[in-house]
Amino acid sequence: MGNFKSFLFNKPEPIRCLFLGLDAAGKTTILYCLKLGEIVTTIPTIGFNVETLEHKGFGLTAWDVGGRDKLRVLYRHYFEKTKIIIFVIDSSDTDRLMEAKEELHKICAEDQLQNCMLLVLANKQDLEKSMPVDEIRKAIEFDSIVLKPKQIFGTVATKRDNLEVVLDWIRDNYEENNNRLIQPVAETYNDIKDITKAESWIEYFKKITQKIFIGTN
Ligand SMILES: Nc1nc2c(ncn2[C@@H]2O[C@H](COP(=O)(O)OP(=O)(O)O)[C@@H](O)[C@H]2O)c(=O)[nH]1
Ligand SMILES: [Mg+2]
Repeated sequence: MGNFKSFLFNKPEPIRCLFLGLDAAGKTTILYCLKLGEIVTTIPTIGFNVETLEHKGFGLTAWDVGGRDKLRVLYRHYFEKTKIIIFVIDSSDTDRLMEAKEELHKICAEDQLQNCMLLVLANKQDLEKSMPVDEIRKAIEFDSIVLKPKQIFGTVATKRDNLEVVLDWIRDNYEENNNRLIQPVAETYNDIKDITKAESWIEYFKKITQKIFIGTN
C-alpha cells in the first residue's frame, strides 16, 4: 500500500530511523544536533523515554532501552516500517557495555527489523576512559550480527565528530537496500562542500531530507 501511494503521489513514505541504546548514551544529543524541529518527549513519567521528530518526510524516534523488558511491547510498535537502526553506545561506560551488547543483539533478532540497515555509534570517543572502536566492535560481537548493511563508527556527539561520515554512509547504502533513487544526494553534497565542517552535515541532512524524500529544494 505504501508503495502504491508513493507511486500515485510521487511522494515517498517517510524513512523511519530508530535511535536505540541505553540511557545516557547520547541519543538525545544527536537528535538535538540534527536540529530538525522540537523534540517531543513522551511517557517520561513511567521512567521510559521516547523522543520523536517528524520533519519533511523523515521520521526519527529515539528510545532508551535496557532493563525494561516489560516495556518492549511498547516500542515494538515502532519497529514496523523502520528502515534504519542507529544503536548508540557510551564508549566510556564499560560497566554497562555488556548490557548494551545484550540489548543490541536482542533488537537485531527482532523479526520486524530483519530488513533494516544497522549503524552502531561508539559515542563519547573524546573521553579518556573510552574504549576504542575496534575493542568495542569485538566486545559487542558486532561481526556476528546478521543485519546488513551494517557499520560501526566512533563518534563524539557533543562535538558532532564523525556524524557527517555517518550520514554519508546512510546515503551510500540506503539506495541499495531500499531500491529508492537517491541520485540528487551527490549533487546536494557537492553544493554544500564549501560550507564549514561544523555546519555542513546539518545542512547536508536538511537538504537530503528536503530534496530526496520530498523532492523539493
Ligand atoms: N563527553 C561526551 N559527552 C556526551 C557525548 N554525547 C553525549 N554526551 C553527554 O552525555 C549525557 C547523556 O546524553 P543524552 O543525549 O541525554 O543521552 P541519551 O539518554 O542517550 O539520550 C549528556 O550530558 C550529554 O551531554 C559525547 O560524545 N561526549
Ligand atoms: Mg535521551
